[in-house]
Amino acid sequence: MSLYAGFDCSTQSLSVVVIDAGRRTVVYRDSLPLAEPFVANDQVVVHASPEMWAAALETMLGRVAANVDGRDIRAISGSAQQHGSVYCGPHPDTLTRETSPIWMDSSTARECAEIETALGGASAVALLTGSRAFPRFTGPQIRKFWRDEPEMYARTARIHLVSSFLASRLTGAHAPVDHADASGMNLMDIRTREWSAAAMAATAPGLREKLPPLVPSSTVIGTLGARWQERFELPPLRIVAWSGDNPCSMIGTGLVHEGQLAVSLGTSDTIFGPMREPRVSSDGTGHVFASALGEYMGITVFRNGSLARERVRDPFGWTWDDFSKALRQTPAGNGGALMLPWFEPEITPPVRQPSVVRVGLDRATPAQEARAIIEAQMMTLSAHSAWMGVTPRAILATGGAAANRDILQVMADVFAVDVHQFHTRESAALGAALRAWQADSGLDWPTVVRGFATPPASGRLRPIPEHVRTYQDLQRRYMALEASALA
Ligand code: ADP
Ligand code: XUL
Repeated sequence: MSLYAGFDCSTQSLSVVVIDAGRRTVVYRDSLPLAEPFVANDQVVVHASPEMWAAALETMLGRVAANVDGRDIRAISGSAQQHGSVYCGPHPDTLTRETSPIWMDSSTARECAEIETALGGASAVALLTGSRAFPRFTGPQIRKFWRDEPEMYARTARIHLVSSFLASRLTGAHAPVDHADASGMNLMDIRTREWSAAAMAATAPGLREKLPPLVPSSTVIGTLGARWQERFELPPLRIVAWSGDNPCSMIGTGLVHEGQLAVSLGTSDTIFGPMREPRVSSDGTGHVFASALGEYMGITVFRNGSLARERVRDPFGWTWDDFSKALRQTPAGNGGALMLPWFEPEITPPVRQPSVVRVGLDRATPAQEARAIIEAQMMTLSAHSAWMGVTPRAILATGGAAANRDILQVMADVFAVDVHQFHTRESAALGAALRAWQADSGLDWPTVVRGFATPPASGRLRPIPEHVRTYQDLQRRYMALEASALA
């Protein structure tokens, strides 16, 4: 038997999927919630504990060893929330900074402006690194650390992403960063896939020695460290480079050709798909990442995803079933009411301070509030992914909220295409397991994803023509409202 394990350290949980490559089936899946996934004092500075991630990984490795025959596991890979940076000493077991700024941190507007100025403007940064400078991206975060805590910066021997940090803990030595996750740093030249000397110079002094080497996502980077082999009676399994959760989800949802699109409704909402060429967005909203497939991927990210949906649901004391019922009880278009759902600072479009705008919702019922946020989220997903220039034939939906068919119906109606409900939540962990298999076997991607990533026919939602027409009009009004709110 050839088993492959994929871990996913996402924002709120740590999951694992173990696949049997020969039988093309999942043989083990498990998930544990992170006790304190992040600390956000003011919604602007948002940090998490690297040791919490490492402890969760250790627990999960133990569960895998207890539930499958470790001698059958050929390789392990992983997925992690993107952009977060971990500051280490000479060995990955020692940290020089107790906490990591994570992707929800938006405290580096000043550093973004400085980096963009040094590199010739936002468009120049986007052309070089695939994205203009974004507050959550690792380069601006490193610059802030260097400015705020120069001594601790000087003492830092290696700066990891969450993905490469956890890979390091598995091998017991500093791991490289894969091209896909490195694309979320504003530090890698997106075309040559090397650290950019200009970007490093614009970020912080002495950075080159602190950054890990870069490798293709399909690189076998080492074997499981002796400590874990002894502790869990595991063989010296191959460890494949870890990557970011969105690049892994793209593999896990089986997207291997340009023109395919997936939406992940997790803590963040994201929309992404493969790209052959690095066509950056001219309006500065989206990102081009290197893809684990070897080419590129386009992606747009929204911070007000699941936590914003919970902000609407929780005050009513509702379950998700109640929330779904509310969506079914209200008409598409919500009688013309609109909401700009910025409960937290927003990434797309950039909104620095939380500000929820309501139009026609003064005397709204709870059900109308629920519909307003879902319609807003689907319209913003649709409008801000147009830069990718993709007219999809269908959309694959994944992430925690993809369990909700009533949310997905609004998605189908707004995008005017079929939506396929994927095995919810686990696409990133599955993608990591598939990457482990592909790296170990050298098989081509369509062969690797076939069968694993086919959503069940029962999970298909078709657009309702009348609703599609309603949203064509509403979306124009939504974008006009957004433009005036931003102005
Ligand atoms: P992440 O991987 O970013 O940590 P997940 O993809 O696991 O997050 O999604 C977790 C979120 O899924 C929860 O915060 C919750 O709001 C949401 N969720 C779970 N079930 C449902 C449901 N039935 N309807 C809507 N949202 C849901
Ligand atoms: C991607 C992003 C988030 C995180 C957490 O750019 O910021 O999607 O990867 O999932």
